Amino acid sequence: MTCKPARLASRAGTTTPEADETRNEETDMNKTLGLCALLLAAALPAAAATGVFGSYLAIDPDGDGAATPIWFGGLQPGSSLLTSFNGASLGSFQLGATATLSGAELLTWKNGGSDVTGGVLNWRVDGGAYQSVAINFTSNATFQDRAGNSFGNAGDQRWASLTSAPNFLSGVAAGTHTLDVYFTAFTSAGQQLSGSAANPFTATFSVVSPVPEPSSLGLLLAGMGVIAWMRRSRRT
Ligand SMILES: [Ca+2]
Repeated sequence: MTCKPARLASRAGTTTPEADETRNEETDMNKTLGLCALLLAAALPAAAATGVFGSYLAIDPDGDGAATPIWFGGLQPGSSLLTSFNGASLGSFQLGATATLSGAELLTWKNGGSDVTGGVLNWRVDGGAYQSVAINFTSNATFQDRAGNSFGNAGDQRWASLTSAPNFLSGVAAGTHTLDVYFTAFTSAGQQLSGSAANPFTATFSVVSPVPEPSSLGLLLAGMGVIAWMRRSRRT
């Protein structure tokens, strides 16, 4: 049996024996082609495909300081939910302080022999250029995501090791600001996204300049006055 391209259908309405024979031949050929398609489908694995089905990230409001990171949801795949990063208010920070993107989690799936090879968290402040931080592989299914949902399908993977913790307040002036994020998985079936550069998850925050309190300024001046008086009295 050979699998040849189908011929164009013969003109409709012809009734000569020759035409009937042609139609029978075509019917046989169509059967052959159908069988060829079935055999081909059976021989090939399922169509290779990949995707992202969940994403989370953490903000550490004081970097290495004592405050603990706060986790937010990006694309949330389960019934257990965290506060959504999109639309969140991250609060107010002192000018020159440190607050970091301290954690991220990306959940991916794959089938048909395809593979996920890496992931990144992309971020930017006030619509500037995006910067990327790699998220390393952490575990295969079965696992629990950041919100506590369990996933056990073959091919499900959890990427949860952020390779650095960028300070998103670096160089940011006093005022109100936006922090945009989206996630990219690099796969043998192309890049897969959670959010996108054009349609990211967006939170807001503000930066304030520290102004000396009148009372502390008064205390400082009073302290200096005491020191000057002590020096003068020691000399006499
Ligand atoms: Ca901290």
